[in-house]
Amino acid sequence: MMDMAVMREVIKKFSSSDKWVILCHENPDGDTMGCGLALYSLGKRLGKKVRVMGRDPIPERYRFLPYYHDFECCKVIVEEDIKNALMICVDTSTAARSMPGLKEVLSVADSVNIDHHGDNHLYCKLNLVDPDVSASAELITELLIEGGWGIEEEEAICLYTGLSTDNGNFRFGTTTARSHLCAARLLEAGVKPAVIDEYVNEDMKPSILKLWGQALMRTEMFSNGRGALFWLKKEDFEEAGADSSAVDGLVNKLLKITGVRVALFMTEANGENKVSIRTKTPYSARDIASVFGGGGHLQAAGAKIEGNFQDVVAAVKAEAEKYIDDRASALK
Ligand SMILES: [Mn+2]
Repeated sequence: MMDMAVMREVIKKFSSSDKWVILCHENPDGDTMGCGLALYSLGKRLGKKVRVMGRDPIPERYRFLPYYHDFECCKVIVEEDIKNALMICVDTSTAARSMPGLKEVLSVADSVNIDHHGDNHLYCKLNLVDPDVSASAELITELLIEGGWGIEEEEAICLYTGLSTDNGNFRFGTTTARSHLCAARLLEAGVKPAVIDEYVNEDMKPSILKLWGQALMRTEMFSNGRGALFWLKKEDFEEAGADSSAVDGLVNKLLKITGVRVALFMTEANGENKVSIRTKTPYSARDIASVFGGGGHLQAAGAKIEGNFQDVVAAVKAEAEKYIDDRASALK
């Protein structure tokens, strides 16, 4: 449940600070970008000194977002950046998933954390964290309304992008009446869903579609059809001329298979091995990710794993098999 008292404190802090530094999470997705740029727009029209930044660049497909040119891709955040500023972390469950250097500057900055991850570490001074919303963009939308600031069209475009990408175009179990009410407010503010959908979901190069095909061709079943996985290695990404942001959402395709309740997608890209995990009840993606030091939502989580890529693929599969077995005996 959202704490209205905390939301009111956030509104007060937003109003009283003249300088905002907004931080998006690493490997940014639609939600963190949408929230970051919407708040950037709000800050601008409220006459604040405002910056929006993150460790990694905005993926190609989000280049239509208003103010994307103003997004600063920085290796590290230092004390100078946050001097006399309010630091606002959006959609980021831990300081480690934000910008390098954040942990060091947290003690000197005033900070607000706006997020919906159930495993959020509450690392800021003020933490507006609500695991019941389908996207952090839902919280920001409610914040704009509650603050009496209204929603400009540019902000609505950013927020709708965050909302619709995080809840799989209103298909996931996280989607609620509240998500749809939020969408309605954004449409009233001028959003055209079909336009955003075309940018986000139908703006693919042929090489990327083939890269998706490469993964799909490697589909491997396990645990008597309850689990499925595929993977893409470094060379696959190189051939396609793509980075890992080109395969956002691909893991969900495994859940199309009848009976599959645990989906694993391992990638070797951007110099790191990653696993994306999606589950259906009663399985928890977060429980599997946490074995590898990762985290996320109950049914959508991930982890970064060191080591030889094919060993990582085998290790994640073995862990998921064990987890499914353990759950089966626990449910008996
Ligand atoms: Mn999110």
